[in-house]
Amino acid sequence: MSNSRGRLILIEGLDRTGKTTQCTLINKNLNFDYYKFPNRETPIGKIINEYLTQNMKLCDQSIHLLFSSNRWELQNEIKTKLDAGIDCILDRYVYSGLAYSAAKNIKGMDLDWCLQPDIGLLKPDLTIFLTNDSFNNNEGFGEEIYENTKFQNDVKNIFVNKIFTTNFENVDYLNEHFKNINVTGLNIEEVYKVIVDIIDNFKIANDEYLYF
Ligand code: FDM
Ligand code: MG
Repeated sequence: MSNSRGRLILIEGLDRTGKTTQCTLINKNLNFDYYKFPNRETPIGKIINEYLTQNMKLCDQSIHLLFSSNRWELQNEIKTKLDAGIDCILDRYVYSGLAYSAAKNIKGMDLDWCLQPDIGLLKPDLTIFLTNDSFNNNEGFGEEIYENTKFQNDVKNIFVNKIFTTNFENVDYLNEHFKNINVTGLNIEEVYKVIVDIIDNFKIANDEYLYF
């Protein structure tokens, strides 16, 4: 049986692992519609951009809610595309929202708190998580608010040891809807080949949507 709705696939992961490069290739070569989060062009995205580029201060709870709101503002558009049979690729999404906010280690902002505003959003049919062994502090890095090595290591720890574990995510999702790729030592083409192989072989079981 073939499905009529599009697949929702997420490339998630650490800074500098090539998420945007890979999503751009998938968009171009595999005909996926591409959604990058945060989307800095919407009214809320413009505020997020001011925060990230350190031109505006916001409290940690507020910026967390704005990132979630930024996902909600695009939800109808994404759902409409999927309904029409168009595959969509996401570049960061709910898990980035959880990992970067929880890594701040603010009292009361644990993973459960952080997830609440995202409850009800479409959940990716497949999450591809890009990791690396050591953080590569290359050119252009350090301009935005989260771009420091200590914080990146804290974010990595939350992703690997808190979020993508059965203590937080359900075992069924991790087994059937999640792939980890360690990109250390691989070039763009090699990573792309691994991803294409995964995507080509990934079929959704039925037309039911998954939700957070
Ligand atoms: N980020 C991204 C968050 O803190 N929460 C979120 O919900 C999302 C989607 O924003 F440091 C962080 C992750 C990153 C920053 O992302 C901007 P890009 O991919 O560098 O634009
Ligand atoms: Mg960045």
